[in-house]
Amino acid sequence: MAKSRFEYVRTYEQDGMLLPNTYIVIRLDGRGFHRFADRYHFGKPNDKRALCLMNAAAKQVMGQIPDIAGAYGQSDEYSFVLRRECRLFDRREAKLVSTFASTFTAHYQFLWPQYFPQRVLDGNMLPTFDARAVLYPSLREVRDYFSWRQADCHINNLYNTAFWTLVLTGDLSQHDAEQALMGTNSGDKNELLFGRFGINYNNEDAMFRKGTMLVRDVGSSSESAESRDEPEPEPEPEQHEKSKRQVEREEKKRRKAEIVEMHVDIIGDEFWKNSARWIS
Ligand code: DGT
Ligand code: MG
Ligand code: MG
Ligand code: MG
Ligand code: MG
Repeated sequence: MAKSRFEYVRTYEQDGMLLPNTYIVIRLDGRGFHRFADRYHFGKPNDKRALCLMNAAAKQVMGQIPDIAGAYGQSDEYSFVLRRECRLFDRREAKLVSTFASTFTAHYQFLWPQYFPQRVLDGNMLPTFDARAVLYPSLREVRDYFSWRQADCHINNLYNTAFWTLVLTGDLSQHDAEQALMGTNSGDKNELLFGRFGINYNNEDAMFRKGTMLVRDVGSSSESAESRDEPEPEPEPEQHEKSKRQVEREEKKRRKAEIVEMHVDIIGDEFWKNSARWIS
């Protein structure tokens, strides 16, 4: 096709390719979900349907993008980690983050009526999500990234559980509840919940306390990888390009693999012992 004289504007576009041979983590976060949760009367501090809807949308995204090895969600956010070898969209950042945000948003809205049949979405307040990509050089940083998000989940959820128990059960004003919790550590909050309200925080729903981890269980290619204690050492860089057949076979395996949902500790070693089953 002949080029128009306008074609040159294309040369202004920037590729923005993400560094090869690194793990790409894409985190989505609900825009203005503080107000969104109020508008649709989400339960406080946690609305189980809302979290299940996030999980269902994330599973759909994983189903459509086989390069996603695993994902972690809590509150209004979801983080997806892509295989280190991922070549999707030639690793162009803008294409990746915009596709993740729009695919997740589309599924969240599509699935909404299944989770909130009584609450029709209002065109003036639709759920939308932003997205960013971060690169990590090894499994060590990927593990620390997920630990960071789970620690955030724990800190916020313990605080919110104590806060809303003081307000809803203890009849404190929101201001007084805030004052009561000022300067308390996690031990104090656990004691307050148990001593004043008979609530053992550890018996609260694991989905609330731990968030949700999704892994694509492709199994591991070698026994030794499975029994490794540490995520290190990293797999050796490929000596040769994989054959096209091999790449296709592996992708088929990923597409067919089961997506497993877990509400477990992902900070300690236990969870990462079997990481070769899903991330290498
Ligand atoms: P942003 O992300 O800067 O656009 O602003 P927000 O408002 O989304 O703030 P963010 O993402 O830091 O915090 C998430 C908000 O979503 C937080 O205010 C609590 C709310 N939220 C998330 N899940 C639930 C839930 O299950 N129940 C209730 N009541 N609120 C929730
Ligand atoms: Mg925010
Ligand atoms: Mg948000
Ligand atoms: Mg958030
Ligand atoms: Mg097009």
